[in-house]
Amino acid sequence: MTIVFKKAFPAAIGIIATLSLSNMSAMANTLVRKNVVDLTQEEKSAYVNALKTLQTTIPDGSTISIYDQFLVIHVTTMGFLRSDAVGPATGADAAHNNAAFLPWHREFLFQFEQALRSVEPMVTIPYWDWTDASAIEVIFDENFLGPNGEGTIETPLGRFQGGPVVWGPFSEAEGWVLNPEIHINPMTGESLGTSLLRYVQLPPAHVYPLPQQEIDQLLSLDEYDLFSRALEGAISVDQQGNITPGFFLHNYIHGLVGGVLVDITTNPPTIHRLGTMSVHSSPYDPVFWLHHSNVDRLWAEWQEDGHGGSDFYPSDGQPFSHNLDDPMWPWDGGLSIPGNLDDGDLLSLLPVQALDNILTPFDTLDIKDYGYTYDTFPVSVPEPNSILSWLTLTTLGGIVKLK
Ligand SMILES: [Cu+2]
Repeated sequence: MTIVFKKAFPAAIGIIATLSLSNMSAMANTLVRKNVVDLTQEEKSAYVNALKTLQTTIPDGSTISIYDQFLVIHVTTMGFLRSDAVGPATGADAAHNNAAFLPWHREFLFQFEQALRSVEPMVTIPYWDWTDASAIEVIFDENFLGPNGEGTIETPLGRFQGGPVVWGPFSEAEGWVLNPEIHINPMTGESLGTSLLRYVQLPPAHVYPLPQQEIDQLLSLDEYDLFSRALEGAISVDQQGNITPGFFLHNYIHGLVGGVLVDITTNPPTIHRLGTMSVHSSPYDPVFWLHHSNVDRLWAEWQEDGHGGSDFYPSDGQPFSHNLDDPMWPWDGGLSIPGNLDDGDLLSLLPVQALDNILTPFDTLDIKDYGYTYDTFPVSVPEPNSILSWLTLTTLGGIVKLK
């Protein structure tokens, strides 16, 4: 951009840059994450192309692709529940079931979005509004993320469809071949194979869309701890403040795509996780990113609605790596090391993190610091405060086609 600019106004660059650099960069660099139902076919194709490129690009010094590196990070967050984990983060999943669920995934998504944009510079991660009845067809369409899995499954509730995705852009036939060492059920260590597995709307997790009232109720909560647990979906909180444990919102949608079976003959009921979205390898289903973009959007909206900043995040009382100023693995400078989840060597596949790249929940609290927003937020177009900066903005807009 600067080069174009210099060519256009070689003499004026110094003055203009001083006056309007912050405005310019605020406008030019704010990435807008859009509702998936509003994507053009071109935008969908760019997202799919970026995913597939990351899945086949092996960076220097690695034996697995960039996409698989993101997978290994997500899967091994669970390795801190193993007895061979080392360091203060031992004892709790580094990214789930506790307060840093939201901060950790905000950072993870942003890093993934940056990787996508290295392939397709205009891509942002769209979001899946779970209350939008049409979104499910838009997403699981042959022109976007492909269909449900094939096959039938016999359950106590009847016979239903589900299994490996055998056609469409995320089938093995079209190159979406998963690494069976990484595509695992970390609860059991057992591999889920090389195909993406989907059991879309398999009962009991078949009800879609989610009622808007559930989202409104979530957004009305005032304590971070309740809000986070309710959004992740381990509990639901009613208007009287009664807490019901269960399988809601984020967790529910994981099950809606990946399929879960609930065995009520045991006490407590046993949950069997069937497909890719139901286990820690869930980012292998490209819908993962859309799903988590929506989780992040709801958190951002709650923050925007009077719950922003560190007053609305626990500074203590959480397992290590989940409190406000704790470094979050894997951005912890090597402080903690997860345990192994299978008999393979998953840990050796983890990408090396820069030792000085330390990140805490505090660092993630404001999406403005990241430079992205959602299309549900009010658009903030910088106010031109002088004729000179007005000229700069409009001229630049003409040259680089700012939208
Ligand atoms: Cu996760």
